[in-house]
Amino acid sequence: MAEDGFSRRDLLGGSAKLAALAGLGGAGLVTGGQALHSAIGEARAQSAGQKYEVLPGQLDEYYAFFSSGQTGEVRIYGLPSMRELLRIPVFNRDSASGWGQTNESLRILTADLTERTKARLARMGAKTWLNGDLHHPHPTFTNGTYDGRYLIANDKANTRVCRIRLDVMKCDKIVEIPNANDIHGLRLQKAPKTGYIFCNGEHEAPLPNDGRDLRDPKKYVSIFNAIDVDTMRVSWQVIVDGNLDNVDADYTGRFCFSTCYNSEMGMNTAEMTAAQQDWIVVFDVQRIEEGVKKGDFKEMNGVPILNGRHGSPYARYIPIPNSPHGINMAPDGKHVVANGKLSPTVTVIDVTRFPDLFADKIKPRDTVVAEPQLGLGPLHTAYDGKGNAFTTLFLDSQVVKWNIDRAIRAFKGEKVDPIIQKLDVHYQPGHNHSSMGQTREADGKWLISLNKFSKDRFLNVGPLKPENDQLIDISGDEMKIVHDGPSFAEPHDATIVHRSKINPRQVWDRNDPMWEQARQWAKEDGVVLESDSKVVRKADGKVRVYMTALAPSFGLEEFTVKQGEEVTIVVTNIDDVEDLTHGFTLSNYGVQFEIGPQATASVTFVADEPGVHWFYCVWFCHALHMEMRGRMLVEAQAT
Ligand code: RUQ
Ligand code: CUA
Repeated sequence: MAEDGFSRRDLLGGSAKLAALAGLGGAGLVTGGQALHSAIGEARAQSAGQKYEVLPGQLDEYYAFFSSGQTGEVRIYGLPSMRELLRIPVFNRDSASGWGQTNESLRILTADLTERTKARLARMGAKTWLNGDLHHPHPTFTNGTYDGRYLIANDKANTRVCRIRLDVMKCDKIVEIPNANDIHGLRLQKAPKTGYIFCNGEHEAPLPNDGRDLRDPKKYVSIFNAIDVDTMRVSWQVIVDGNLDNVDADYTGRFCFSTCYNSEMGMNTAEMTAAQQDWIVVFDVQRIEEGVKKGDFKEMNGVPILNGRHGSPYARYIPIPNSPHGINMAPDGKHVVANGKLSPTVTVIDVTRFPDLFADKIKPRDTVVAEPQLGLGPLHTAYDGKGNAFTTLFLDSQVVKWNIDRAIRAFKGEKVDPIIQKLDVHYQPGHNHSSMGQTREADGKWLISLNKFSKDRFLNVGPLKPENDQLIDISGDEMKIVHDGPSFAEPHDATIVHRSKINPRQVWDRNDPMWEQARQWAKEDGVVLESDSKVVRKADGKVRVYMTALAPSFGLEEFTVKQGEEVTIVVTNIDDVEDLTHGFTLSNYGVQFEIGPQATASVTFVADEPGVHWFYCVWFCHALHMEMRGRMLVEAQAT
């Protein structure tokens, strides 16, 4: 028992009382706090029917990676609790971590922009874009299921694709895609191992887009892209007819397929929705690779571009009803569903017929095996791995559960209704996602519906309302909503990954490539990052300030620089304790960043303002955290 007289005894007493109330007596007291805890949990769950509670201290079963749309970051939630665990800045600027300011993040944000964008940013005096629009986060695969290596996502706003390392949950690569415009749909090759990232340039434009053909949409093109996940280089691009929206891939690794909602190549809503039909564009990855080998391409900005228009060997066009949106491969490895959006139907296609389609043994429509009418505004479909599908109906504000096999039988003329249940969601759902549902290991436990409107579901916070992400139990015969989760702009999409697939580190590895540049500087300057705190003046007038951080102090209590000098501050957190993060803020200099346990991070700035400037630790790390500070003395220079 506590010797400090602190009331741990009372706390236990309190728990025991709770247990007693729950009809357990004091049993937990004998077996220890942990057992007591779960015993109470079970008792509560049974007595109150609260099967969905994740009690304090209990860990969730799933990681859910949420995109954040126009916020430009990725968020990690625990499921089923829907607790937000972390935000990973990517296409945005982040005050807490220094993303967009540290040398390490700026290198990632700027290294793989096109030369043209680098020149544009330089003209604007900007270091990087400050906005992003991140829609589709997808973890890498091996043999049809997640392998815990990376999470990949798109930026529609500035035509970029990012890679996030799942061992440290930080972005390590961002590449701008040349020749294409506004990367939207993005999915990964699922087998044998993710090699390619497939993604769509959504908006059509002249190629090159340099001021020519401005008013001649007939000359605009849309581009499909494949990026190598290991190098994050664009491997090849394919020009298609129409535009491209969402994409998915089969489980053999050979085919991928995109929805096209504007086969008309219209420039306004009336033109874009004029035709009765649009199509799904199917790509034969193997043939495209052979085409690249044979030299059947034009090169532009270092990327081979192949012609995938009607009649080309690389693509096939399957006509489907007007303006489809999401396209989702089923875990059965056989069926893919394209969601109608303007049409109340979804189109079910048998992907095992694609080899025959490309061999011209069958016609494009021969791959369609069902087209059930589900309701108004079908956008995206998820799966339970038991043959059922769950489609969001944007206009009806519903999720509809239906059976794939029954839809196929109905398509053949049998009198059977594929629809099993319709559930109201609140309101206007876009994406939905099931646990492990985009892998061969779909487990049919949870579904989240990402609803664009929340209206009256939460306290009114003014004109800008949160979204509403609803958690639905799909393990039984009936879908049941068990949680409303308000969230800020705008989780378009999410992926639910079983926790056994992901194994992040507790502290950084000192050999991590993230701070390779600082390692080089230290070598040059004869400094040991892990132990030295000192100021190094370079021949070119630049100053490097190295310091360690060990709770509750920095390795330097003060350092002096001259007004106008370019200063690089390199901080190494030598605490080797999980969860012990330091931060470095330099007051009235706009400098602030995170240094995780065993990490190094750095920022470069010009000491333009003379005077005393305090630097302090900005992550609460110790009882003496407030004392973890020092001074930068900037000597005035005659100008
Ligand atoms: S799309 S709401 Cu940006 Cu994923 Cu369908
Ligand atoms: Cu270190 Cu607070």
